[in-house]
Amino acid sequence: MMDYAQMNQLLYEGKAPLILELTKQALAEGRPVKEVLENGLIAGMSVVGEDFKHNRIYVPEVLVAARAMKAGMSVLKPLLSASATTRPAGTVVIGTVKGDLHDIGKNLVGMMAEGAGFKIVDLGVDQSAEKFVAAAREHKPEILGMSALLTTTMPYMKTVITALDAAGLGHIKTCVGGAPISQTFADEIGADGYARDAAAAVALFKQFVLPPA
Ligand code: B1M
Repeated sequence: MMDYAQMNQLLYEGKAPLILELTKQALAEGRPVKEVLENGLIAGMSVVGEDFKHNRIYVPEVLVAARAMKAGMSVLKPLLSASATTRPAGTVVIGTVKGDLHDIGKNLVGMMAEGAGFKIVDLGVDQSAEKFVAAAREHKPEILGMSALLTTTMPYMKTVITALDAAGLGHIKTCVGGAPISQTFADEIGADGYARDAAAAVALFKQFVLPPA
């Protein structure tokens, strides 16, 4: 019987092999993928975030916890992507903006969008406006998604939007997200949308590719 509190604690301690096993075990018990993701992995990572914020743990501990989270996500990823159709619902170029190395949330958005049938072009972390523009030219996406977890890097999202406009790619829908981002901020920088979590991001992506009524 899955004990999510124990799983959260093991994630907190960075026990990647055990998280890998427990994720598989939860699925073998018939637990829904979304439940394992939210109650087993994200809940554990939230405690890590709180303790990091209050200086109860430091970067090395956060890194090992992040590695454990990734181990669990590697099991869930194929299942989140399983419903992908052969013809993509649309293409999303996604990346974490320049100066920012956080990628767990972005990866989650990518995985869930892939599961909803989108083709994902993941640029990775620390991406410059030039890289976003080059990828937009190459892949011709309907949507360009940016993630930022630092208050110091979130303003760079506007730099990317400005560069897209300057490159004549202003028709591509931009979506921003990450812990410090809000709808107000998205409006201020001229983003087409904001999503507070991965599920909301997928809902927004679907809206973006709906044919005009
Ligand atoms: Co960092 N870090 N970190 N960190 N880290 C935060 C963000 C911080 C809030 C911690 C804190 O102080 N409480 C803080 C930022 C403070 C601020 O800016 N005001 C912080 C800091 C300060 C730093 C460093 C500067 C620490 C240092 O070196 N002194 C440093 C910066 C490095 C850099 O980027 N240049 C740093 C480093 C790291 C690690 C490398 C150790 C590690 C990252 C590992 C990795 O990502 N591979 C790390 C981590 C793990 C965190 C916390 C603890 C957890 C982030 C996370 O993965 N959350 C974080 C604390 C926190 O957020 N509470 C913290 C789980 C993830 C599922 O959630 O990313 O929010 P999230 O994604 C969500 C939504 O936001 C949304 O959907 C996701 C799923 O629901 N979303 C989108 C995300 N992107 C989206 C895009 C969309 C739509 C929705 O559309 C495209």
